[in-house]
Amino acid sequence: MAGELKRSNSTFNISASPKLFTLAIVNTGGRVLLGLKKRGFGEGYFNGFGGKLEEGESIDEAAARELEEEACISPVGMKKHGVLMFFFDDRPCPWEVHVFNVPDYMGKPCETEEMLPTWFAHEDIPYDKMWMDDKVWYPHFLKGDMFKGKFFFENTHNLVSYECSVVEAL
Ligand code: 6U4
Repeated sequence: MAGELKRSNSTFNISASPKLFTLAIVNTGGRVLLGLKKRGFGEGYFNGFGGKLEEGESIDEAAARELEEEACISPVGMKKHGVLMFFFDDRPCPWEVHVFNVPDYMGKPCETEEMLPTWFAHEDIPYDKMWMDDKVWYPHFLKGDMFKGKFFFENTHNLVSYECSVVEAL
C-alpha cells in the first residue's frame, strides 16, 4: 500500500504526519548530562531532556522549556545538531525528534518529577541503558557533526533497521 514500507518482518507507516519532539543534550568539558527517565515513554532509560511541542511554540522554544522543566536549567548557546525520524510498527505516526547541543547553561541541574540528571564522561555513556538508536548517532553528536537519521522500531523498543549520516546542513 502507498505510504507503507516493509523492513524486517514488519510494515511501517511512513506517510502519516510526524509528531514533533525535542531532545537537548548538555555537552561540556568532555561530559554529557543525561536524565534517568522516571516515568512515561522511555522510563528506565538515560536520555537527553525534551518532549512534545506545545501549541504555538517553536521547536527551539520547546527545547528550552523542556530543559527547564525536566532539569531546572536554561540553555546558553544551544544549537540544533540533528533530526531523527523514528518509525514504529505499533504506533500510528512517525516521531520527528530535533536534537540540540547545549554547550553551556544557567542554573543548577536538579532532580524533577520526570528525570534524574546524571553526568557521564563521553567514554562512559551507558548505551546499554539507552534507546537502541543512540549508539548510532551519539558518535556524530559527540564529534560536533550534524546528522540526519531514520530508525525503524518493532514493538516500540526493538531497532530493526536504520540509516544515519552526517550532513552539511539540517
Ligand atoms: P509528557 O509525559 O506528556 O510530559 P513529554 O515530556 O512532552 O511528555 P516525552 O517525555 O514523552 O514527552 O518525550 C519523549 C522524549 O524522548 C523526547 O525528548 C524524544 C525522546 N525520544 C523518543 N524516542 C527516542 C529514541 N528512540 N531515542 C532517543 N530519544 C528518544 O534518544
